[in-house]
Amino acid sequence: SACEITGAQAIHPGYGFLSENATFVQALEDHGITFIGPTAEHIRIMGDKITAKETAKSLGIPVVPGSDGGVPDLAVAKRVALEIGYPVIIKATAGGGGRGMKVAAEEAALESAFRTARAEAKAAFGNDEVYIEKYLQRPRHIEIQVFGDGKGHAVHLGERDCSLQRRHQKVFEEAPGPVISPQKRAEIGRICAEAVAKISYIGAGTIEFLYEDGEFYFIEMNTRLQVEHPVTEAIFGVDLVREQIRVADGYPLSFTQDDLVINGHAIEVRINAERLPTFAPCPGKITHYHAPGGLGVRMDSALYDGYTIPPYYDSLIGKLIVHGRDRPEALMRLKRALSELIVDGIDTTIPLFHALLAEEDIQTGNYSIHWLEKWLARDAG
Ligand code: MV4
Repeated sequence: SACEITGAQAIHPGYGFLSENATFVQALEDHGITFIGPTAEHIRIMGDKITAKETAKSLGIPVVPGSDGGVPDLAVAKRVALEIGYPVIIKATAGGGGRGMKVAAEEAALESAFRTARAEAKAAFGNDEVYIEKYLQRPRHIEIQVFGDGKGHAVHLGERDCSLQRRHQKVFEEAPGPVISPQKRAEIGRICAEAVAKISYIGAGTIEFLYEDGEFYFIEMNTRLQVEHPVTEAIFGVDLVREQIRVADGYPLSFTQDDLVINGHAIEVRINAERLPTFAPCPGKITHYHAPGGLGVRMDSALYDGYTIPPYYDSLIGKLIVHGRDRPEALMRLKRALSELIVDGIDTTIPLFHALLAEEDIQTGNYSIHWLEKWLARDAG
């Protein structure tokens, strides 16, 4: 209705709740309004984790060893677990973002994990289908940025390392990944670009992997631009939103794979309206706001003096992105920019980043998906 009233021909969904809603995209398609993003069909395929994994596998993307599709009962679960070896993880088909997962370290724990995962999936998603995978114990979260023109051409824009998460919420993201070699990047990047080209994917997409001992294992694909896309924009010098609009309007990508050369290193930290150490949401009035600036500093935020953060949404209020010639320079810029940034009147995650920057593991890039939660718990109790 808003499009009909205003005469808008296209909608850019941002990265919020409309960006991966196939029903919404279908409604736009049915009414001849352009969705600046992938087709409803591609969103649907990737929204179902089993179909996504099957599709990825059939397109040549490496996946985590596990069941072929849904696991109907405990007997099948036992057989699959025996085949792939313990520990295993049971995941909800309709899940994602970490909801509805249970780990079983050994066969004695399988029955309880299986039943709990099923019950939780049913309660949370109204769908009790689950599948089983080998549980990777200390991986990194590495995601590959892909971009398709909808006409069978696609490129990749390397990886982001988003391992630093708390309760499946990313807090610190960087590109390139501190442990990904140019060879590994080219190899997995080519696989991902070819895969999305084969399905004539249109727009921005992110293929998420767990990375352990030099191997990539597909877990999910996000059919949207992501919060952390600015680190990729920084190192490649491209505007991903511009490309989204171009391909939605039928234009080709403005770059080829060979044009995409990494320049330096970028880091994003998420400034949330949250009170440490509990991370409790902290909405309220901003009495004073001052953004950092200078070369290699990008502050994405809509804050201003006197703005009141409402309590109804998630707590992300700003993203600080820094870019340097190499990782040490990016870290130095981050430290300086964080000390310039002023958000008064509410509590934020700014002090968390000052503390993180003092850690040797952060300085050297030595972290897995478990590092942050372990560190946060280090002197509790
Ligand atoms: C896993 C895993 C270990 N092994 N799958 C969590 C969210 C969802 N996207 C996938 N997740 C995981 N899947 C296997 N086979 C560990 C996690 C996981 C995780 C992944 C990425 C970033 C942070 C994480 C924190 C806990 C668990």
